[in-house]
Formats: sequence, C-alpha cells, structure tokens
Amino acid sequence: MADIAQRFTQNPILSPKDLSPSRDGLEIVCLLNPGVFMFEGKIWLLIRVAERPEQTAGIISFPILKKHGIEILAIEENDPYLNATDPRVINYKGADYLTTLSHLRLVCSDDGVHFYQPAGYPLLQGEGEDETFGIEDCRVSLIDKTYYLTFTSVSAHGVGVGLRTTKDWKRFEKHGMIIPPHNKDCAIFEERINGKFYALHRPSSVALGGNYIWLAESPDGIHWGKHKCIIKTRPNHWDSARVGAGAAPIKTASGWLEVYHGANGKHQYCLGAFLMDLNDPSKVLARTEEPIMVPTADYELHGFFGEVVFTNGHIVNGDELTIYYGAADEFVCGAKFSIQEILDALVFYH
Ligand code: MAN
Repeated sequence: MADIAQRFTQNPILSPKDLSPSRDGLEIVCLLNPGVFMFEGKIWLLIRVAERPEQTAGIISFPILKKHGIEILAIEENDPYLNATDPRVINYKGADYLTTLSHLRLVCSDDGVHFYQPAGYPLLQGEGEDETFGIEDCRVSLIDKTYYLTFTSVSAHGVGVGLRTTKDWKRFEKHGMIIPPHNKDCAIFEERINGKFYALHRPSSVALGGNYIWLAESPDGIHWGKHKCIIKTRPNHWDSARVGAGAAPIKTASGWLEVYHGANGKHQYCLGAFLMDLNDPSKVLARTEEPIMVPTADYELHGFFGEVVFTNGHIVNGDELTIYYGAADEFVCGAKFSIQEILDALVFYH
C-alpha cells in the first residue's frame, strides 16, 4: 500500500546503540515514540527509552522500579507458569509484567535530523507506586509558556495517564495520574477553546465498547471531565482493533487536524487523520479512509515489534508537518507531510 509520507533519507535517526543505558547492568532495547517540542531555538525530542538487564541464556529477566531503586525479576524461560509470546508483555502466574522498563530522555537538534543529548537535563523516570513499570510515550503541549507532559504511567495497578509540567525542562511539577486505568494516548490541545482546556485520550473498555478516542474538557488542564467518545475503530479497516491520538491537534483554517494511529487485528500500526470543528472539537467533521502512513520501510517492518509506525510528536512549519515516530518499536525516525495533502485525503461526513 502506498502512503503520502516523505521519510527522512537518514532514517532511522536514532537507534538503541546511540544512547547509553541509564545505569550499569542494563541495556537499551528500544528507542521509540518521542514527544516533540521547540525550546530555546532548538528542536527537542523526549524519547521513550526501554531498558532491561543484559539477558542470560534460558532466563528472562526484567526490571521493576521500587522505592529504593530497581529490582530485577528473573524467570526460567521454560517455566510452565510463564507466557512470553508477546515481546512487550509477559504473564507469570497470572500477573502481567512488561519485558522492559521505560524512562523518558531529552535530546535536541539544530537541523531536526541530527540529535544529541545535552548536558544538565535530567532523565524523567517513573516515580511512586503507579509508575513501577515505567513511563512511556509522552505528548508535549505548550500552553502559555508551560509545557504539559502527558505520558503513560504503568504499574501492576494498570496503565493510566500521568501529568508533569515544566517551564525550563529542569524543574518539573508532578500532578500525579490525571486519568486512571485503562487509559493512554492523551494529548492536550495547545490552545484553550471558549476558555476551556481540551484533551484527546484513549480508554480501553474490555466488555462493551473498545479502544476508542475520547475528548475531555478541563478548567485548568489538570482536572478532566465531560468525556465524550469521538472516534471508533472501523471493522475491516486498517484501524479495526485500536485507535489512539498522536500529538496535540494542529490548528488549520478547516478545523483541528489530528494525526492518529490505528492498528488492525494483526497488530499492524498505521497512521491516519481526522478533523474536528474549530469551535467545538467534539464535532468530528472528517476522517481519512486510507492510512496516510503504512509500515513499509525495512526499519518499520523489522525490529523489536515489527510492522509499526507510531507517532506522538511533530513540528509544524507552514504547510510542512514533520512527524517524529517510533518504527518497529525500536527506532526513532522522521517523515514529512504536506498538511494540505492530509486535508485533501479526508473524507467529510456530510
Ligand atoms: C502495550 C505496548 C507496550 C507498552 C504497554 C504498556 O503492551 O504498547 O509497548 O509498554 O502497552 O503501556
């Protein structure tokens, strides 16, 4: 299937070997799904770095964050109580764990292609009992000179949305879990609409319902209510199993444009787009039928978890949209789109 993405020729722009593990004894297995923002004239990525202990033959080991540091759990590969068929998650004696522990790391760049880790900025790590399995896939929204970081907080309690805010990327204010499990893919609009904050988020409902995109309102960007389901999965489509928002919506003359991910039953992750009313984003005006980006390059097809393109960060410059994305859950890549071309691909509801 063809798509309308113009991939960077330099892809992947960051691979696990390009950064150092956060501590001795760990290895970086994946770099993926960066939040993206401008700060002090540079382009910054807040990358999800997924680590695990260096593995020894016949044993699966993985880290968990505890109050006093990291604890390593080790299970024999042929233990009858172990189910390790998914490279991302394991089940042991009925409980789920992640095979890797993710933290968030800052890198910056002058040209948007070559990134380095600047000195003097902290790593963002999971903290407290709701983040013992790490923090992931951060969206960064800039509102009134404050950066809002919405990320996935993972623990044995479940998967929810955490919020931290910062102005200088050195000092952070923690607001705890703003949307409880099961929820992820939360992106806050970068402008208030009629005085209110808005955010997209993705609860998962196991019985009735599914993995749909919802919209929420807030008076302060911290407390959220008036939840409304706005985008559902579509049977027999590329987005039949799950959908989730990417970064903050892009304001265009026709409406708020959101690039989102959709997966099918075979866990193939593609990107599509939808358009919301400028004045009332709970009104969805249009949506793409076909994906705008499909995993096709070798680094998208083969990696830690193949056939994945997943974005939660971008830079807008006039008509040019540069998305940064996780490829095959292992590499950080970039691609450019024409915003007009995405708008032209939308199918209006009426
Ligand atoms: C899914 C995948 C993993 C992620 C967990 C928890 O299994 O997206 O990469 O670690 O959810 O968020």
